[in-house]
Amino acid sequence: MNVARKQIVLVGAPVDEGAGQRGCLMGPDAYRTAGLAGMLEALGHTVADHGNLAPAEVGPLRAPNPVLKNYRAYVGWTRALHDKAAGLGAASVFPIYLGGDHAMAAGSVSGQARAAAARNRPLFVLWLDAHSDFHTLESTASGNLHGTPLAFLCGLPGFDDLLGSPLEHTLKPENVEILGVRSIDREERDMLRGLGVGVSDMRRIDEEGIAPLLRPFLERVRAADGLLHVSLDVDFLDPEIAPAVGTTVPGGASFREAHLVMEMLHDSGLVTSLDLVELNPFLDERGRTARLMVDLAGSLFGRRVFDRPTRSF
Ligand code: 6HN
Ligand code: MN
Ligand code: MN
Ligand code: MN
Repeated sequence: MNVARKQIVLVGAPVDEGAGQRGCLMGPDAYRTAGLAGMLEALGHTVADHGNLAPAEVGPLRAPNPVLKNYRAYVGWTRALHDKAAGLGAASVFPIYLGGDHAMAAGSVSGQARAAAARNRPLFVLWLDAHSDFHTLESTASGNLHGTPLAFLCGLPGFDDLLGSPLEHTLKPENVEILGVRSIDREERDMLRGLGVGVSDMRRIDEEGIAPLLRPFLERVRAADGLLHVSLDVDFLDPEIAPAVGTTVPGGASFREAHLVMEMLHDSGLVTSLDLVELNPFLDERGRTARLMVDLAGSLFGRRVFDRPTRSF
């Protein structure tokens, strides 16, 4: 069992402009209200809340595709989060990025990737989501930019405005695992296949079980001496247990499947940064989704019912 105490830094990222529905800007405060910091401290970790970020100032920009919504905000948030994450990734702390819609991951993950490269460590990403978020700025039909961050992070073309140049430290597609997906648009599917991104959809989870799908990925991270970033979208969870998200898709991860993933991630000792994204408190029922996300973070940071002295993950 890994009982390492961590120095956790909370970074609020009230990104609201990437989703089709307003409300994710309240996410960071909902996690605070649900007791995230106290829960982590009760597990023995130290917690520093750095408050909420603001987007960087961005000069005039022309969106490369008229369908894109809030393009300048995407650029401003990406720059601010990238700089913050690159700094935290260089320190010996564990950042938790409190979203905010999933567009924020363009900045949080690219910053962590920059820091990982500076440390000569490969960055792996586990993307827990009903969706693959693998649209380019050309392929998106909705224009909702939270559907694009993973394509940006894997180095697909057309995103040069985000950081003012082509992304330097891209993720290797084979170092990305999308787990729990059940809604992929046709253009996304073609690009995911072409690049060889790891995709385990709900049907595979139903047939094979979530632990046997996760374990080989964790073994690869360990073998490569990699750092692991986890990006947890609320809609990974079944909407019956997690209604507070604007993009619900039926047939998601169950309560136990989600906790098991977090418990295995904890026991692996491999995770070095985390996004909690897409919580829309305006759509919640008496805080239950916010509390579930906090509970899942608890499992990732070492809460367990009883010691289980078997395999490490
Ligand atoms: N998310 N593929 C859809 C779109 O609009 O591009 C949904 C994207 C959802 C993004 O949930 O983070
Ligand atoms: Mn997402
Ligand atoms: Mn560099
Ligand atoms: Mn999603």
